[in-house]
Amino acid sequence: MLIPRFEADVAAATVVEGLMEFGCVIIEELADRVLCDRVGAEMETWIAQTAYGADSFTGRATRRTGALLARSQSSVGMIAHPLVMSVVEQVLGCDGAQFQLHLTQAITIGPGGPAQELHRDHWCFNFHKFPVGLDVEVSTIWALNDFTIENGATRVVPSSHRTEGMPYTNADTVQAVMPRGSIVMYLGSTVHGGGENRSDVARTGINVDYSLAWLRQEENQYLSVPLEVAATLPEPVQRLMGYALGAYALGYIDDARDPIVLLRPSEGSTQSFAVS
Ligand SMILES: O=C(O)CCC(=O)C(=O)O
Ligand SMILES: [Fe+2]
Repeated sequence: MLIPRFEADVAAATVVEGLMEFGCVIIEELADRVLCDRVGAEMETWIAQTAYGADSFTGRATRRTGALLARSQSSVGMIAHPLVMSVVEQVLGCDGAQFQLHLTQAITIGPGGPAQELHRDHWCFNFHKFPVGLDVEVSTIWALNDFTIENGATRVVPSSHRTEGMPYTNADTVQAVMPRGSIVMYLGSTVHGGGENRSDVARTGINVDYSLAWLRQEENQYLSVPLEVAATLPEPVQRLMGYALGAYALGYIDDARDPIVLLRPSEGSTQSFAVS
């Protein structure tokens, strides 16, 4: 089985169809060379300073460097890419649900790093058994260097998103081999894992996940990104970070105000919902 592949000018609805049917899709070269170069350069020293993972899941030869919005100004171009936003909105935003940024990190698998254990990203919610077919999370990984079989391209099990537990082995996986600037998108329910890096150079992916806004974020955006940095970001990105109501009454501040007023005080602070 293969991962459906699209070119960068694909319509969002086509990507959504592929994602819903196969649980994973690749969009080739969605980020241009300039964006990849900038994000790579802005993250370089942060990645170099990051400790390796402490266990086999996070990877003892793997560095996970988070807080992209605080550390890489250009990462917004990936995190809030219009095509990705549109796809995520159609997958998670049905019935008017809000979605939010769940985590941001550069994942650098060093030479010799073994394949990560297969998993479903929505297991982060304490292994809660979401009903099959309820999508609560969409995960993405942008290739900052070419993803190859040898350097540990992400392994995905196509069509695993409508199953439960772990009825798969590495033999069932397909690697998201893709050129630099491409993105692999998969559902929180899709079985996948980082690949083994048998090459002699590191493999870096920019992992950005999104979740329903009534769930807890994996990476706490309020504390990972200083308020003064958050205040400089475009309003849709601020809202994506969680400076927004997650539902009718979720996430308000003090007198039922929308938290966006903390970052945009000049824009007024009208009560955002009626408390009866
Ligand atoms: O690095 C990768 O390719 C995948 C990592 C991953 O799936 C995870 O850490 O949840
Ligand atoms: Fe994962």
